[in-house]
Amino acid sequence: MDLRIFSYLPNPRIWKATITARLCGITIDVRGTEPQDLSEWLWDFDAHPIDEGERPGIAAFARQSRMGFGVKQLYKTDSFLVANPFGTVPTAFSPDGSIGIFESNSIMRAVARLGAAACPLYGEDAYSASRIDGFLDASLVFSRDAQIYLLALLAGNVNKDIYESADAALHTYLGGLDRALSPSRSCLVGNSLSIADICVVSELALFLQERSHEDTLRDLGLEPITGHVINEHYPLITNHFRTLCQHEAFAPDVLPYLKKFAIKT
Ligand SMILES: N[C@@H](CCC(=O)N[C@@H](CS)C(=O)NCC(=O)O)C(=O)O
Repeated sequence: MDLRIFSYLPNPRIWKATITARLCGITIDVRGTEPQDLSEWLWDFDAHPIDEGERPGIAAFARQSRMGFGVKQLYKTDSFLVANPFGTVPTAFSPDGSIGIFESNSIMRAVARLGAAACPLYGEDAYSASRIDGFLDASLVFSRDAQIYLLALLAGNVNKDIYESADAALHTYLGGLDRALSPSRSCLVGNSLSIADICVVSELALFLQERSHEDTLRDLGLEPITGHVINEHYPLITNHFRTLCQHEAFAPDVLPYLKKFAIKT
């Protein structure tokens, strides 16, 4: 394997790496389990379900979760926190575990760099690579408000402020993406697929999870943010998203996820 990734599963953030890997022939070892069971795993390069016998030895690794795991304790080894000082998942590791990589965009960049000879997905030169970085940075800004909104929906404590911040963030994001594809570009940067397209599809698919909370939203007198208005206002990026969902490198990750959450695009 060329890279190991530890995460809860399924997680659209890791598709950034797995889709890139499919396109450029990189082998990724993915470890993880459903989000609610990750508190029963040891967070480590050698991540695994905690065996009852090892509990006394790992007591010192118990840490309070900060984002996305409720009030649960998570068992993060000291070496995991060296690999990823922010202690988040996904976390990736070089094959021998000596280098940790955090932030899903940077994990994707690592895969693209490893596979650059087979498939140039990270730009042809410093200028186009930096333009790609711009889309990755804009995606991270969007994903912050999106994450607060989705986690509030999951926890059942979404409110109007959180909803409105996510709504504004989505419109800003889609507005820029639609403009970037205007008047009829086939990809966000240059003339071929890049990690900018991969990142955007992953972030938008993650956001679509709001659709599985329609009842909660309706109880608050709110509509899902990603209704038909989005398709009407941002036809280029929503078409681009739908087309890429069917692409052979994207479909193995995206389609089962959309099916699991009964999401129509
Ligand atoms: N921007 C980060 C987000 C990662 C993140 O926030 N992960 C949360 C779960 S959604 C986490 O690992 N929380 C660990 C904790 O609460 O200690 C990325 O794209 O990788």
